Amino acid sequence: QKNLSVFSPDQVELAKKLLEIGQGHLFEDWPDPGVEDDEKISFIDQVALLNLSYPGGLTSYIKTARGLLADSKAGKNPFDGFKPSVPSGEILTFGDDNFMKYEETGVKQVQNAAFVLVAGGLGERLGYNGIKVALPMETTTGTCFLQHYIESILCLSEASCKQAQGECRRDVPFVIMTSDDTHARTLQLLESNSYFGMKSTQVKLLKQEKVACLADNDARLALDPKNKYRIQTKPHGHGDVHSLLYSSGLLKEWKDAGLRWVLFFQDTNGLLFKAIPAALGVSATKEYHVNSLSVPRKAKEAIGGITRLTHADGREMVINVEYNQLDPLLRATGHSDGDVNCETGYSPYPGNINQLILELGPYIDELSKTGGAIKEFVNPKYKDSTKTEFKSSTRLECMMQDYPKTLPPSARVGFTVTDPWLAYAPVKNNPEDAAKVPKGNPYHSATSGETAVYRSNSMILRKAGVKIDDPVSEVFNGQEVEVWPRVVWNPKWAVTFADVKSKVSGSNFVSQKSTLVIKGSNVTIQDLSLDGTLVINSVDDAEVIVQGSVQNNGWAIESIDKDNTALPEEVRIRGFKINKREQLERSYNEPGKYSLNPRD
Ligand code: UGB
Repeated sequence: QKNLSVFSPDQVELAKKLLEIGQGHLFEDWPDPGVEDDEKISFIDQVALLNLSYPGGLTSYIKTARGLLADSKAGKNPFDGFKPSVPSGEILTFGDDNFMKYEETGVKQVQNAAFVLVAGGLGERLGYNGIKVALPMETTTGTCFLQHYIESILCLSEASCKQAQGECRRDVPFVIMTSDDTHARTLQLLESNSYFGMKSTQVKLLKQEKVACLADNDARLALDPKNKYRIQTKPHGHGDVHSLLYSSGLLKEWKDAGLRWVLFFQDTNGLLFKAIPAALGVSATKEYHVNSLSVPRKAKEAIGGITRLTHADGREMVINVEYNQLDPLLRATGHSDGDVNCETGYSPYPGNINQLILELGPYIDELSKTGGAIKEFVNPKYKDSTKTEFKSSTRLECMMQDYPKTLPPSARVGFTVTDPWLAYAPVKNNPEDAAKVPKGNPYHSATSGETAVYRSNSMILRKAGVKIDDPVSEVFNGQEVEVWPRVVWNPKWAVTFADVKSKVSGSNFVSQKSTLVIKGSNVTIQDLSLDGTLVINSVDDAEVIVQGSVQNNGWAIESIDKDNTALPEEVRIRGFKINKREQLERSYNEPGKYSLNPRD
């Protein structure tokens, strides 16, 4: 008590609160007043931050933690009384009439949307030291994820404005959730690249704070073993995005500006924007309050499964069940085989890819009740079966996809499934872990993330009528992948399948060894035969028709040794590099009409 004299009245209140909620141990080793007062003040400053950045403050955090720790000790199953079943959702087939209808509807809605990227995770599993959004999405052009995301948003909003025939009113807002681990580097990446063409005022960074660690089942806060004036902290999870959006006032600002949708996405998925317009079209058409974009999921794949949960007391929800919980839940409810593929070759439970589309109005209504708090969980590692002590401190965690858990039954919660090759190829696993993934399941590595971009682009061109050679199978970093022609275009060329179709005509062919890079908006591929590398750069006012036969040694995709430290980390985690041997590159920097004739 004597020690409190060094604090301001507010700080005293906070210290008293800590005592009231059973945290007296934090002060036990404090020396007399006058000794280490600065350290004591910095301690209470940290407590103030922890208190402020959690909905309901530390009192609420400790209370929730005690409840969850007691449940965990008692071995209580979070799904007790719930039966899983396969939910029904909108299943899209890329390029068919239904898809095109939704895509068109979705593009119209983009100008009413705000985009939110959760990028607070450091990617320890990937074994990469930088921020993940700075990683090249593919190494043919070297475009990083963040650049691709921003350009996609800009081009989609431009397409949306065009559809609105001049009545477009606003710059689509883009929020990035960062953490202490990623904030400075994300800002630096944006600033050193002029925000990749977006106005800096359009981009907002919201930094999530870590939460206090818990030392025991009584939820006593854990002190740093090396510093008695510092509470240990750990990340709370991507679920923080909801409380941050709410407390920042952005949601209200967006609502006042007439926005209708908030789209959430993750840091390393190079395919995502191919399915965003159609998924947004589904949201608008079906008036979904929550729409979760998903992909067919291989049994035991390390992504959650979208599941209908029905409780004996009548409660029902469609929600993500994490992959480590799905198998035990199925086994405990009469599905003795657990998480297995069905006759389609996939699990009947669609895979959660954490691409959520929320309708802003109902979202604000819900957050006004909860303050943005998301149902949390705790995952203590106990020393032994008595479950009385932890191996190391634990903390509460939350996931953004758990948002629907507090919604009333009247909420319209749906999901949209796309083709397996279209929308999801994350970069999460390091080469060693990826190589251990069961055969046939996606690797979720830098190797598979990049090759999936080429596959998806090649498949899209095929659907648009281009004859594309079949891929060959190759092994990089111990992972067998399909190598398709390296087809890459920037979002200016196409952000929808309708765009692609309008820019491809006649009879075109691309061989497997080829690379096709299109950087320009007004480029038409017409009667092109490509066996080698062709790179087209053009300014917006240059109308370019690409035709004729291009043949050269091209760019080869070559295996490298992942342990060769002379190579940059972002190359080693792929297991291959692009050897740029020979290419035809044309740049059209002035307005005008051009036709590419390879013999010129
Ligand atoms: N992230 C944050 O912004 N803050 C954090 O505190 C933590 C993460 P992971 P995870 O779609 O592939 C999720 O670690 O959580 C960001 C789903 O739960 O890559 O293991 C981070 O920067 C799972 O159901 O994923 O698994 C990244 O952008 C499945 O859908 C994002 O959150 C899986 O993602 C995800 O973080 C998937």
